[in-house]
Amino acid sequence: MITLYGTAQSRAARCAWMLEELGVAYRHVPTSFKGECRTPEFLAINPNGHIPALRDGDEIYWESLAINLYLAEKYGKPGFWPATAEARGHVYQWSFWAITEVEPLLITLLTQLVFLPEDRRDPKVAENARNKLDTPCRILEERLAKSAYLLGDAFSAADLNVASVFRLGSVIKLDLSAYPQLSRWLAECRARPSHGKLKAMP
Ligand SMILES: N[C@@H](CCC(=O)N[C@@H](CS)C(=O)NCC(=O)O)C(=O)O
Repeated sequence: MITLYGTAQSRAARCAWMLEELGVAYRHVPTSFKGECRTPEFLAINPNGHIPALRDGDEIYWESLAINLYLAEKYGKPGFWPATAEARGHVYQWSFWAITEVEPLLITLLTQLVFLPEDRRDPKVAENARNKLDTPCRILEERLAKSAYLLGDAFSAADLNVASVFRLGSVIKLDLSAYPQLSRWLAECRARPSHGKLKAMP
């Protein structure tokens, strides 16, 4: 039995989206990032005190996109989880890229526009992050002008992982209208029934 720890308002939503896409049965333990992930019981699951974490049988995993790559490899159908090492290399590439090149900029924007009290916000920090975001957005725009999805014509684990990182952008109402292919692709990823299931997730 698989158990996912975390809430929909956290990076655990990435893993819930993957589980729903794969159609794998799982138990959801809605562990909050406001304290619950720092209890001794939870630290025994993830010593970082972060959500998400996932238990599959006797194994425990943490790091949202590592969890997703594990799940996709173990439970994904060919295509969604590519059959060749060459194509899987692209899944790793896009996943690590999203978490290193995109996520920190979105977290900076989220912190500056939502989390910090107004008197501690610095508009220059937010503007700088927004400007820097142009580079990864242009990279996606150019890639997605060549095919419907990141690896070609089919939705794959690469799309789910990158789109799941961009979910942070909807919290801050990130304007992506300058990138029509990226916007089209994000809308298609988010229109999947598996993504719709996240609405009901606590
Ligand atoms: N790189 C980790 C980051 C995990 C993380 O920072 N999660 C946040 C919630 S989205 C958290 O648990 N924060 C609570 C805390 O740090 O106390 C991942 O992608 O899983």
